[in-house]
Amino acid sequence: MGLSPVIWQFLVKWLTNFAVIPPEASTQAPQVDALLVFMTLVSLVGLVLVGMLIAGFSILYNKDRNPVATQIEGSTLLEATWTIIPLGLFLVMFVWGSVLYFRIYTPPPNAMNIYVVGKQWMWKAEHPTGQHEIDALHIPAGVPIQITLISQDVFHSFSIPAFRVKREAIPGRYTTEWFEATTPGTYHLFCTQYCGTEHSGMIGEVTVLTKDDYKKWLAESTSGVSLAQNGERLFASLSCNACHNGRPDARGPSLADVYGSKLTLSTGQAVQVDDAYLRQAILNPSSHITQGYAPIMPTYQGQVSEEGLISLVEYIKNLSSNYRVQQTLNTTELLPEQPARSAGQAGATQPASQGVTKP
Ligand code: HEC
Ligand SMILES: [Cu+2]
Repeated sequence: MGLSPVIWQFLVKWLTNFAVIPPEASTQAPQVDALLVFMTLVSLVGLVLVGMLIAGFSILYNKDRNPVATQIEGSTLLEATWTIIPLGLFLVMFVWGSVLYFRIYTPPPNAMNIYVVGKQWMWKAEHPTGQHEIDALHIPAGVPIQITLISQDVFHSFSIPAFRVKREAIPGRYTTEWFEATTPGTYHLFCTQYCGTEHSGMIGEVTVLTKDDYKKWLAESTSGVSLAQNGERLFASLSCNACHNGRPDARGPSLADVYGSKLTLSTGQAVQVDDAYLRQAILNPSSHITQGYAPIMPTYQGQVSEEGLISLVEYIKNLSSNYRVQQTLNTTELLPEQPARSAGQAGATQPASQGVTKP
């Protein structure tokens, strides 16, 4: 940037105190602000330059000083200068902006995942370890967090100004955003997409905790059932295991290790299995048939809520050894001891599963 750190800090403090820009509380925030400051400065320089030229020329060439108008023919040098310099400046903004964009919208592979469901008019956060929050989000500082977003009704937009992130929550589609909070504290959470009468009330609070406090929070607010465990119950109560039981004569494919793998469809096309694919496979099984299997899987459209789908997706992810290794790497030092998930435990003795839509 060329700005000395002292001036930079002064500028940021000044703007923050006047609430022109919110505090910078994520690793991305200073990067976004640097670009914004650069664009503002370039615009200001342009404004002053054009303003001075207009003022200067109107004095220099006014009627008294210059009674007879002179015709001035074009100057290639001048025209080239005022074309090439702004073009260069805009290209710098374009490249700088794109680099930032890709950085902001590509979650690092080791990010800790939290699901957020938007609905009129609240944000519901679901932590894989089984904590549920409404209009609140607790996260540790210094850990990359990925938010997997979806809407249950209309378009919403999940925005945390202090982190300089914002992403649409779209009905029927998972979108992601990620950030790494730097400073413990509480920050605003907004819906920034007009979504109905109580849109302005769709706000919340993001609490950034130190790793130790976060560990305490996780232990205090656990529901006792992780998302994967809830998913396992749903898997049994929706009779998914009638076909997906991993036995050689099963009517459905084994779902172990399917997450993150490449599946070949009956059309010969290969697809990467991610969260979105799993969700679609449950709601719209006939839209992509796995090679070697009959299209016998019924649709579960209307029978499982978004939260229920998230639990099922999380359960299937946990059947994948890669995913488990990855999540363990990220969260072991953070999470309280989890009761071990034992296969075949789901059944009549379990309490009713969360997430089934009652007909
Ligand atoms: C009647 C048997 C049957 C039931 C019940 C069933 N499935 Fe399937 N499922 C299949 C078959 C067969 C396929 C492969 C063909 C296809 O893609 O539709 C499949 C494919 C899938 C896939 C795609 C991944 C892959 O390896 O093909 C997922 C994910 C899945 N099922 C999850 C579920 C879930 C979750 C449930 C319960 C909510 C469920 N299934 C219930 C038979 C079933
Ligand atoms: Cu909204």
